[in-house]
Amino acid sequence: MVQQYCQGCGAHIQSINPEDYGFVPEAQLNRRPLLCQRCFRINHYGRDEIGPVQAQNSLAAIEAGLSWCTGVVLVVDLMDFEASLPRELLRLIGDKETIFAVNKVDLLPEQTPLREIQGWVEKRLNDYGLSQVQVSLVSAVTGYGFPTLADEIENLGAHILFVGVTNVGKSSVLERLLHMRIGGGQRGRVKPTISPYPGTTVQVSRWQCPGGLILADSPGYVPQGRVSDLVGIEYARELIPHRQLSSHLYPVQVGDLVHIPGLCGVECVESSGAGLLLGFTGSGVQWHKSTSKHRKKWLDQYHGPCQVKGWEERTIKLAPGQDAVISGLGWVSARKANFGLRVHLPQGVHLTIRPNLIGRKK
Ligand SMILES: Nc1nc2c(ncn2[C@@H]2O[C@H](COP(=O)(O)OP(=O)(O)OP(=O)(O)O)[C@@H](O)[C@H]2O)c(=O)[nH]1
Ligand SMILES: [Mg+2]
Repeated sequence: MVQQYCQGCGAHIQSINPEDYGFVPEAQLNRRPLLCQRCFRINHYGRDEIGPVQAQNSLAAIEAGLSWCTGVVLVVDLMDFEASLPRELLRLIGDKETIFAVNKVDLLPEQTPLREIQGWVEKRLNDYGLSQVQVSLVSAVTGYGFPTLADEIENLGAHILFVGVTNVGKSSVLERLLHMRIGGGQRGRVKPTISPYPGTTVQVSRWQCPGGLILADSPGYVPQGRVSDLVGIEYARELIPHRQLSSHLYPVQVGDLVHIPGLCGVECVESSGAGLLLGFTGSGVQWHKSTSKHRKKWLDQYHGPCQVKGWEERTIKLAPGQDAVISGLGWVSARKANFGLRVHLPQGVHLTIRPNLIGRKK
């Protein structure tokens, strides 16, 4: 019997276990297009009843996809830039012809000049040893940048794989390009399944376009060190940036605490003068200000939906015009003073210092 695949998530179709990926009741196996029960329920009820793809399985699928493809579109989430570029994923892609599609630019504050962001992205990629790479700023939600991206992928050969960490918008970017390529009478066909939960796509799924081009979706590479991956999927949905970036500006002196309740705290232990910290998030949580005296209340004793198993403490220096990024959560940016900060993070979460994404650049 020919193996069949779910068109939404790429899972192998099976009629044995409703609690596993790719389940379609036997009586519905002849339906076209074929969509598994999990995708159907994500699309219609917004619920993922099975949960995210396992890291090992997604890695195997990405490796298989990479050996099939002639070129790669690496989708990066601008709101969680560093977490979108795990070393191992970059190593796997190796020297395949690649376009970096930096997605979710619609979440930037409206007045942000995109030309500056393009320069910022190129410099950051340079820091990762990725120089002379092709960068396209896009938004799968508004369609920004898609005419250019659609032209650029012409140079990637006939088999193009969309790769990236979970939830960056691979399926969304692919869906928009399919719509541009296929459009017309085929619009009603099943689309790649898109959801706010990380780990939706579970296998490589291929889409044939006119002219012989094949675009393929892939499951997300599961990165290390994101706060959003340490919490339950319903709460992860809250933490993942989905609305325009908001910032809160706090005058900060020694003894102040800027925090996201139950998730992280940034204590000022040193300051060169009257400085400011700007806290950024694009999600359902926000930065608040308190004092070091209340740190325990806000972090250890906070009984929120996220039960942090243990805390880690990192002491950093942050100069004006630098961001301290807490992976999968948000960042604080220093203005007007040099700070010594003690950062409290859930165990295993990555902290990165970088030149500021938002605001005047040096
Ligand atoms: N604001 C905004 N949200 C986006 C954009 N692109 C995707 N999203 C949202 O990001 C979430 C994840 O999108 P998907 O396309 O499912 O992401 P994915 O990378 O395929 O995710 P996995 O299959 O889980 O690895 C969904 O809630 C999308 O609506 C974008 O350009 N802007
Ligand atoms: Mg997907």
